[in-house]
Amino acid sequence: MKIYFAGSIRGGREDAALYSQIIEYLKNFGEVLTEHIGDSSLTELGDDGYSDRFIHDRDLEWLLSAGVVVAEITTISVGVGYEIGRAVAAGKKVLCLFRPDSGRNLSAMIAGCPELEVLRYGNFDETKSAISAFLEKRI
Ligand code: 6K6
Repeated sequence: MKIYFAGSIRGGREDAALYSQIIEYLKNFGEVLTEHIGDSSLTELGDDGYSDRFIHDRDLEWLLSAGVVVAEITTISVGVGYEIGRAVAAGKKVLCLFRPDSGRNLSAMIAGCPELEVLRYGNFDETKSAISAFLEKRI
């Protein structure tokens, strides 16, 4: 199964190490198309030499080819919100991971969307059972 992991880039890279842990765990269930999101050397400048148009079109193609989408949404990111909206519109199953103890408030457009599964959690270990339950239903 192809898995699209979404996490903030230009929205801020403070959770990059956590993204990497989640991506490593997701690899137990299939091919993660977006492994670069967890790369701690990537900065929020979000510039790896490719044009924005190239990144948009490539990532959208990956998103639409994925069986499922997992998004860590604690660090607010316009790009991740956009990807979630496009995934819902395409009928994809999306699991959103949010840490309430970050002090941030989850958007009503995510919390109130009936097509999304939202897991509120405290630390990485708490995501594992929810991720495996979500993915095992779809393998
Ligand atoms: C290189 C180093 C850091 O960033 C880059 C190139 N930029 C991107 N590369 C790959 N995916 C990207 C890039 N910028 C945004 N995305 C996609 O949007 C990813 O799939 C993320 O899930 C999401 C992040 O959006 P922003 O708004 O936080 O950048």
